[in-house]
Amino acid sequence: SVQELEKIFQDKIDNEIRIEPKDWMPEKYRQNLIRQISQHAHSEIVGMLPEGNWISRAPSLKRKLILIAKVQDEAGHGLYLYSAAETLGISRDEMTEQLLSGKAKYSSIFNYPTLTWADMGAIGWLVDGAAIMNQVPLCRTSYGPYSRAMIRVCKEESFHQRQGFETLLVLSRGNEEQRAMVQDAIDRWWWPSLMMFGPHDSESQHSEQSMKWKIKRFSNDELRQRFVDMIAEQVKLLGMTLPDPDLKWNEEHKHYDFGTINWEEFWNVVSGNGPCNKQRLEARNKAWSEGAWVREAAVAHAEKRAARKKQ
Ligand code: FAQ
Repeated sequence: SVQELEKIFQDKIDNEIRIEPKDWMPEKYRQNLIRQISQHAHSEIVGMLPEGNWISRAPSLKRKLILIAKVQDEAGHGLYLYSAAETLGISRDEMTEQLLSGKAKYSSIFNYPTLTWADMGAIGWLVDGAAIMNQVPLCRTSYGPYSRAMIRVCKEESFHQRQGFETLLVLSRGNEEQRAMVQDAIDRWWWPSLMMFGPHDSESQHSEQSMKWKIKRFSNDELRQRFVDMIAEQVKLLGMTLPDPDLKWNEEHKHYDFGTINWEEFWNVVSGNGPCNKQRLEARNKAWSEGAWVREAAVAHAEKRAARKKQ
């Protein structure tokens, strides 16, 4: 019976046994995973755009090589994640359709513009830093294909974060103008980075069920607090500050207290009205239609090869 199947399923989860594609799973578990993994995949793909903006303007050959490698890694992450989602019975075309039509969500962070070279450093340090904080626990998420994809993704994200911090470190030891550029980038990326962790636990509609199913291992607020504690220390090494007058070490709780997130801005960006939402979707739609001939050629090539094999 369904109750028995559900019990076997939850027992596996409770005993840290991964759920695999052919195992029985509740329909809501499947749907919730498709939702989270596909949003994650879309975030990687859309996430290539803000940095792609600076590839042709990187300040040196070395910086350009690093940036190209990072953006290519993001394409790879998107592909592993789409593949993981496909094992749950949704097609790649369906997911693409959902992204291009604006129906699917992707991380709010990628709807902000990249105005200066220091933004490449700030994205690596803060955005990849937030991504790692959230994704290291996902290496132990209950769904096998997602957890395995996350292991490689996290290794690459660690490199991304280090390159971001190093970019800022070099600039922070530069002249006044360069130092001002670093501070300005931190000022603009700090609050949106905190929003990457999602709404407060009390507003997070999926958290309770996702924690029970061990899709999520820690809550949005727990991970956000860990991130604040880490960055509040690292920013000192840059000789810069975070744009939050309420940021203060709390000796009793052994954590940093921090100010209030602008949730109105968050929901505004999530619902499609952020500074670059329109531009991002236009860029993905353009890439999709301009790439049609590549997809057609690949299919024609595969068909030819299959026909040749049969002969
Ligand atoms: N932006 O109930 P919850 C990267 C939505 S890292 C947009 O708390 P959940 C690497 C949420 O989907 C970024 N929407 O949801 C990189 C839900 O809406 P729905 C991607 C958000 O799933 C770095 C509603 O609000 N990382 O790409 C956001 O339990 C640099 C209620 O929220 C991942 O996706 C947001 N920030 O917790 C690439 C990690 N937050 O679906 C390039 C995996 C929430 O009901 C350059 N995902 N929403 O319509 C997760 O861990 C979770 O999905 C959370 C949200 C924690 C993001």
